[in-house]
Amino acid sequence: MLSQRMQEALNVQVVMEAQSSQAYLAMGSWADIQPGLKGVTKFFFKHSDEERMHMLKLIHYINERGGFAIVPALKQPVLTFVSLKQAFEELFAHEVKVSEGINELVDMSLQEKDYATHNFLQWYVNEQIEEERLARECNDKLELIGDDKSGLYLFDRDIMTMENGERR
Ligand code: OFO
Repeated sequence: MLSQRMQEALNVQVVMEAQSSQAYLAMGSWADIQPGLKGVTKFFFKHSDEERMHMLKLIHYINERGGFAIVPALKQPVLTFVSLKQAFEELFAHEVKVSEGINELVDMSLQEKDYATHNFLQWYVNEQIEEERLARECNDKLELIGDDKSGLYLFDRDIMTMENGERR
């Protein structure tokens, strides 16, 4: 059984994951109407779906442990970006915040000796390592590319393979 405090904290994480999903959905919609960003568009939409899955996983866990998962209202995310670089900077900042949220939950689970929740959260800890790695890699590449159009072309072509960590 979850403590009231843990239940509330997990519900805060539900909000974060839902907001991540919305933020990446908006990035996908923006990329979709830019010329030549088909790969990036696919990447953002896929990530939006993944964040929804992260949210659902939390919802199932909260309810399974005798709590009540609250489906949150959503704030409108940022809709437009001055550049792809700016969108990816926001994505990275977002992921860092999500990781902080997960770390706080892990800390709370240890304080409360809630080892089931601690165990459940390890999946998120590992996921965040990967998400931050990917976001950082995208930012580094875009930094190198600058305004070079052929570089951007290759970035868009390769982004789905970068996601799998194949180019590490
Ligand atoms: Fe849910 O991992 Fe990204 O935000």
